[in-house]
Amino acid sequence: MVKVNLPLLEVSGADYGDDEAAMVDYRADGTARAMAMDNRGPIRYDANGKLHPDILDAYSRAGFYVFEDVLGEAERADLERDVADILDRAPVAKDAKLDKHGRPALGVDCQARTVGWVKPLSDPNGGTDAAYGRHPSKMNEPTPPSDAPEHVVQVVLGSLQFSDACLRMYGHPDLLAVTEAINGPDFTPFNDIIWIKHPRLGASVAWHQDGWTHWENPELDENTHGFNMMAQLYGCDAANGLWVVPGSHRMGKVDIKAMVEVAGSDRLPEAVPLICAPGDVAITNRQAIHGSFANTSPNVRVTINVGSQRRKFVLGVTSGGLHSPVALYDDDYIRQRSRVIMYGIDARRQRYPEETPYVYAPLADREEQYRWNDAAKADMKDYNMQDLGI
Ligand SMILES: O=C(O)CCC(=O)C(=O)O
Repeated sequence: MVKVNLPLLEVSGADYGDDEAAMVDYRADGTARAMAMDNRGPIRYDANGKLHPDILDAYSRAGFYVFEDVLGEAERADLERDVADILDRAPVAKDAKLDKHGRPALGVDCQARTVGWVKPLSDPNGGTDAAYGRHPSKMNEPTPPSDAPEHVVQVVLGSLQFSDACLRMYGHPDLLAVTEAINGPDFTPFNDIIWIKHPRLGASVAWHQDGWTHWENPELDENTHGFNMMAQLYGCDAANGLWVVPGSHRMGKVDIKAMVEVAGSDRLPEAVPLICAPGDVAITNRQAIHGSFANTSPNVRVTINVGSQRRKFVLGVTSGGLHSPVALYDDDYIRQRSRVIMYGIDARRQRYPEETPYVYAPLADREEQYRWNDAAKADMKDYNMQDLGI
């Protein structure tokens, strides 16, 4: 049992009612199929110091990969402390301006979106036009516990401005080496989110593919819309974790509604869950069909999510509108947003002086400009107004 030091609500039990037995079977079957795949293991390099080609091949086939045992106990303790602080400072309720201690709440002085709320065990987006209509099908919504609050925090966007530990993870040399191997040395950021899937309350995220910009681009390939790195603070399983349809990142834009209709329920038979231990970091292709079910389990999932993508599909593109305003991603805009990578590298260097820091090629010649200090902290405010959503 993983020890959790977060200020979480204790509520009574929840389950899937008439669908509970089917969900139990589905989770067991999905877990067995996930564990039989060849897309998990530690971060490994070849003789030239490049990410091992077997990893790239397995990621290319599956559209996701679980890197085991990346974040050690000390780093997880730092992350946990920061996530606890974020929850402590969150608005006391949706739309509130103060936290539970009567202080101005986290994010209320930000222009960009920060703390996002959902109704317990609900599916806020499935079958709606929200987010460019990319969640075409409604998920099963179990009845929330009778003592559930009206809303719970589901996400914290622009998370790196609220947590030095998350920022340091962003600058992790092995994780950035993975990013470079997939998105090239001139990769760009995408966005950063903490996902909190509360025990017995966490809402579902309906099946979707993330990208909305390049589906009709003749140069579309399996990596066009980048990937998300999903670090698991406490691990995750079939009940509280993300599910992915292996190989679907290679299928272009998929008719998810039709898939769900054929399946006869939201239990897509091809999908498998991310099965992670504390400190594992999964990468998930943003073109893969993925989603997560309402969390009726007693276990919380905290995902520290940071995304990246290939410059070629970002530079000169006008997009956004989902995490940040629509904008033209020109060279200046991308450079400005990419400063966060440099701050992450420097913040990590200060905390882990024994590590060899990652060198981010696009800004390496201006390293001195990006020291992690009080001025940098102030500079990070609202950095996610320039998220590079595509
Ligand atoms: O973590 C989750 O439950 C959902 C994540 C997701 O859908 C995403 O990152 O696009």
